[in-house]
Amino acid sequence: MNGQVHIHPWEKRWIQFSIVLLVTFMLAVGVSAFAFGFQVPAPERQVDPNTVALEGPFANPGLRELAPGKYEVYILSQIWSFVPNEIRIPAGSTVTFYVTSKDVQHGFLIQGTNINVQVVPGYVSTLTHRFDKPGTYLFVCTEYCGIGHQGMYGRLIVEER
Ligand SMILES: [Cu+2]
Repeated sequence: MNGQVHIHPWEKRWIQFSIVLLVTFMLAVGVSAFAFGFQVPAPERQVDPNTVALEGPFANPGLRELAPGKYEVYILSQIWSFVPNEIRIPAGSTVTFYVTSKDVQHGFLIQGTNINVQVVPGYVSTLTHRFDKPGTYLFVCTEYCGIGHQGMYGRLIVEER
């Protein structure tokens, strides 16, 4: 024996094929993240769902202007509504959304954008988006949360400058 590992030619092909697949997936993730701005909706911080509506930013949810054209909005999800359920911003604004739930699991999706995140009680989900096109964007709950789920939505209105 000369110590060389013998790999069957077919096994070698499959190893090569799986490496090509891995590289393809890594490229797809990289291109989505850097060319298309996809974000991983990671939980941003932990909160106590029992007290989140009583103290801190979610006690007074809504839009806050940080700088001209730069906003953050705190949205409290509950059965079966979002507070607030109407948000108005001027076109060209960049908005960071902070969303949490005080009861059960909800979802938060803004139509026509990449914003789509799970809203889990005890966690704050965050995503950022720039709104250039004026119009009305519906945001909806995407996780079945009970009998009133289909009525759980709101409007984000992007106004002409
Ligand atoms: Cu819901």
